Amino acid sequence: MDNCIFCKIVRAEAPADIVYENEDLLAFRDINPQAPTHVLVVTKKHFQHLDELPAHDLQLAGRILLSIKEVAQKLGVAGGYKVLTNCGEAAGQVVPHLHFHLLAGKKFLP
Ligand code: DGP
Repeated sequence: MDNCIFCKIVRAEAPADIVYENEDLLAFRDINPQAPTHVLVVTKKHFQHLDELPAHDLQLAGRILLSIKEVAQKLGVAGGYKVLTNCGEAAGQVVPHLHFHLLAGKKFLP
């Protein structure tokens, strides 16, 4: 998507503090962190939100879930973290590109 900020980060056309990458996903620090560790795990392919993830591609869904775990391990927070995705504007989604917030630390959003 030409004007999608997360697509631009994926294409390295916009800067980001990248902490993890694999064939499906890129993870980078949130520009406005709500916790001591606040990373966004973003699909490289543009989906608007979780509802657009294709139901037939269970392998992709599984790889995303397991990759989030790997990101937590890489960040050293595997012992305690929270994963959240906002699905749609009504849920507070601001960037319409599928992403998962990985939050960890003593104080983070409920
Ligand atoms: P959401 O409400 O789930 O769509 O959250 C979007 C998050 O993305 C929000 O916490 C701020 C973050 N964000 C927005 N634009 C940028 C950006 O250009 N770079 C980075 N690193 N984070 C961004």
